[in-house]
Amino acid sequence: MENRRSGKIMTKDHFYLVFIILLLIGIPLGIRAYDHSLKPQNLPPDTKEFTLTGNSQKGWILGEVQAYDILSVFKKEEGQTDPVLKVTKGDQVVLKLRSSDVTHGFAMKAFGIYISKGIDPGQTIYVKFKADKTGTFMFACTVFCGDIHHSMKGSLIVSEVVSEAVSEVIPEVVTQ
Ligand SMILES: [Cu+2]
Repeated sequence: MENRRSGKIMTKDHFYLVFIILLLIGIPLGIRAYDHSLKPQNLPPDTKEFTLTGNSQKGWILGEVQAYDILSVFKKEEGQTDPVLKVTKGDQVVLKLRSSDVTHGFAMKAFGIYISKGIDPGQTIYVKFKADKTGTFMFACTVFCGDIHHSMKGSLIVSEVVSEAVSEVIPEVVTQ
């Protein structure tokens, strides 16, 4: 009797354990799937994708920033460089815009990009455009987000296509 009871409890515990594990696995997978569903479709395989995460202390950070990364982040550090995105003329570019704290905005005039609604924390906004002209183009935050708002900038460098030079391997001659 005693054994059977504890056996039953074990099964119940196992059930909850499995349930919790499924939940822990399911939530990130669900977020990823949702994220994926928002992504612009039919992009050429050589699309240049960049993630820019806005932070009211650091400005634009290149890449994904998790909430716990921010805990150790304070003011924009001395010498911290603004992100520079490098692409080649003709590239299809996708910017994945995120925020790690407050609502930010995004604009890159040269390509007619202006996110009027803002980028809220937890939201992902995809911007797709073709880098059809060469040069250095600035992008900035358009929603007042704090002290460093005005220096919340970055740039996109679009360089000319360099035809692939056939590099001949010159054999090294060792004379003795
Ligand atoms: Cu901002």
